[in-house]
Amino acid sequence: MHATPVDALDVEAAIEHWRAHGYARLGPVLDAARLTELRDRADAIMRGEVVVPGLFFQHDARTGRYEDLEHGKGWEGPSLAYRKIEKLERDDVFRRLVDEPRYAPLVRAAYPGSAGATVYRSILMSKPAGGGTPLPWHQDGGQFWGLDREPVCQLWTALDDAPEDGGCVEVLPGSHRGGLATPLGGVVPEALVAASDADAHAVELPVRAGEALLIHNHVWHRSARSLTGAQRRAFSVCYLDAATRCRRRKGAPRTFFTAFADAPF
Ligand SMILES: O=C(O)CCC(=O)C(=O)O
Repeated sequence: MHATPVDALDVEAAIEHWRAHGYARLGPVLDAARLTELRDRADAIMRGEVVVPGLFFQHDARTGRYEDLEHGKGWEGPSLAYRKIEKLERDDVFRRLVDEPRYAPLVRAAYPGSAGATVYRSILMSKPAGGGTPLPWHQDGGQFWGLDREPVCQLWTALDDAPEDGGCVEVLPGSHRGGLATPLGGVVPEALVAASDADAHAVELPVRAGEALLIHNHVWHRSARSLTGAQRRAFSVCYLDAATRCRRRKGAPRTFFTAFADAPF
């Protein structure tokens, strides 16, 4: 039996599309066994059956409104309605996906000349069965991220189906070429959203469980509430050029987890 070749993804085509449009569809990456393993692990972590020190939890807003999300509360007891779990590179099961060998050539191509890659964040983003919370147009970078250079590349892997009405990712193609909408980064101000007519030009990216997307950090992207009644979980890893340094001055600067340490980069 042959192992899946690590170059099974068409890296060149994906990178070309990502450069031009700010995203690329990568197709299926996870098989059924790995999906089950990751979903079971996500449930066990949310229920507190598996405890991984140092994870960051955010529960979904009970109202389903982004403005009502609470910050800084951490794990609030067993619940399948957590919206976000960060630092999953600390977990053995999720770390295997952070280090997915088929992702390494994409990250290498996204950071030409880099000697390696690190992880800014690895997060489970969930729309619980009740529908979850809409995530507004945003970019992942800017002063808020506290880095000495901009990150450009994230791999988003669906753990459940994410159809059009099920909280799929939406992008504004090409918007990454305009750079950051504000120096701070993050949510794009409503006036800029209106001025660029972003809602009318949004492109939905529905995927089946196990499929992955390569997303440019600066492409405007968002996701709506899910209307399917089923959970929509995805694992998103933002990779950095290993030379990237934390510029924060409050406390010790962050150091970043090294990705693909066992694979040739
Ligand atoms: O999973 C989602 O709904 C969107 C994720 C996202 O926007 C991000 O990771 O920056």
